[in-house]
Amino acid sequence: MHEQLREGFQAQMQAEFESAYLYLAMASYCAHQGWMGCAHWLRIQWQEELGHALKFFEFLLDRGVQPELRALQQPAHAFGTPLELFTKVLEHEQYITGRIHRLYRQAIELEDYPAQVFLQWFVDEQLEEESQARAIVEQLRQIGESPVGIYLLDRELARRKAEED
Ligand code: OFO
Repeated sequence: MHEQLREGFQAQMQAEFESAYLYLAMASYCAHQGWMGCAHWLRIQWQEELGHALKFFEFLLDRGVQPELRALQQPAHAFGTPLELFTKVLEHEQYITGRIHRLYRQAIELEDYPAQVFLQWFVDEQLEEESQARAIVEQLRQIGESPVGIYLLDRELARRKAEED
């Protein structure tokens, strides 16, 4: 694997672990606020991010590279209202999408075909993750300050199921 891409993959594995860590911190905050549905949704997101990190881990091994586990950035402790929190989720996913697209561009430039195929899954996944977060932000905007609205959305988020893959 080209050195530049190898470093990009190592850094992205770390970013995925940091995403997991961020969502678990958000889950902890929500549970403490009594927003149990939000907490549940974020815990599933945490698991998904761990899955993403492990995909990078396995891919590096398959390419003969030893995955390097680096220190993770400490996430925030408080995240504001549900609207503020989910806006941060959306912004974080947009940030990750930017990173994935840069990696994909690099894989094309360096003519690394397995990396391109691997990253294609993440391109699709990011589209889905952004769309899910955007839908929740939109609902929360419509709900505004209504405690009943937030209660009902929280109940809906409690129904999120873990994905198979
Ligand atoms: Fe949220 O998709 Fe990975 O980071």
